[in-house]
Amino acid sequence: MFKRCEKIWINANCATLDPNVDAPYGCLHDQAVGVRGGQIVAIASMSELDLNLSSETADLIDARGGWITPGLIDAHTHLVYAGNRAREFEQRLLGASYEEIARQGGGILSTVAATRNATVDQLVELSQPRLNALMAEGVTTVEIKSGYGLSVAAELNMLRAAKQLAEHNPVRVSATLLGAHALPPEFHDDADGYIDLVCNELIPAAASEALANAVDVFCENIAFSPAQCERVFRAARAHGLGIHAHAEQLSNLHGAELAASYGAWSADHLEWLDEAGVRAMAGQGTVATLLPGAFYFLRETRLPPIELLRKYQVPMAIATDLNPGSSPLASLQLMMNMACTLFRLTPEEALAGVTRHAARALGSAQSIGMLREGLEADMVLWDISHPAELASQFGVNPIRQRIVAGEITHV
Ligand code: DI6
Ligand code: FE
Repeated sequence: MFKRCEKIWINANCATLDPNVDAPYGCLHDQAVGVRGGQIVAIASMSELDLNLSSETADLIDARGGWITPGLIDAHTHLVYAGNRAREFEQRLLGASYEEIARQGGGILSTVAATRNATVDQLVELSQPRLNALMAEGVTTVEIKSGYGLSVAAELNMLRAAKQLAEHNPVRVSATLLGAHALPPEFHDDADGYIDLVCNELIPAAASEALANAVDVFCENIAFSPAQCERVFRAARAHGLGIHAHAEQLSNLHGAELAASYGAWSADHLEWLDEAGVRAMAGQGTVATLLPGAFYFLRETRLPPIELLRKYQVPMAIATDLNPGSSPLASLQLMMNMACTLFRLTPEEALAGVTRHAARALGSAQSIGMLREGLEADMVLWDISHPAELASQFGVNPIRQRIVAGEITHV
């Protein structure tokens, strides 16, 4: 089975995250992992590997008892933007709320002004350090949203910047059109008119240039109503795009249930989600993407309904929500730690949340998110003695190798 492999990692412990492997984390000890054509073609115990035969064709890489996990997947980021909002952080510490700042024209709209003024090349340059930070911690796939342009030209520019980042870096990018993020100033008092633009011009343009895999909406009192979001979902469906939703972050408008009814890949945030919403998500296989960084940074106190999500077996993904306003935190390892400390997930749930379930949240469960024969060889080799370390320890990055499509990349 290791015949004609190009590379074989030997002496590895594997946290496969494969539910077919009947052990916590899908653990397999003392393994060899063979890769060919960018894919995993063999995972077997060292005793099944004929080293003499394999070393004729393959590079042998000695993991020396380190752990291999699937490459980490950050399934919710807004990492392309210009400007920064450190001053709003100060304002909030002096007593203003996130909503108040948004209603006064700060918040998302201040990032919109800066982003509209930037060229595609400038956006790429400003975003590269944030992407670097994620990759350095083992991220091999990142979702990137638009949503700070809010005009056809500026939204497409954000998506072009995401595309350039994908072309120039060893990372997979899933691009999401978040046109319905905030109401742009020129549509003041005409949210429906702006949604017309999103549905009739923006979504068709992004789809025809193949710049987005999915759409997203901000379903919230300070953003768009369920009826407006539903129009976006319909347009997305008509153009064959996946669906995400920012739902139940600051209040309960039943956005998750609505998104699930359109077969959404994920509903995200969810602090205000109720049992009916959980049930709807379970029924449609919609992933709950939890964002502990935004919860922490906005000093929220209401927890997402973790027990209900477990009870109804809704898969939980964990992501950074990396953005300048509510989560300027470019660390998926920190999010794993916060998912455990703030949301009481187990380290195993946290690791599944940045691998298998995150893959599903991006509609990519058939190709990434686990160590399994036939999937892409996106992997991380860690110098750890148990996978729980990835969520418990923070600040000492234990990565040894980051592997994308079978290629070892510099970290
Ligand atoms: N919810 C969030 O947490 C981010 N977007 C959203 O819809 C915040 C984006 C920002 O404040 O810039
Ligand atoms: Fe977000």
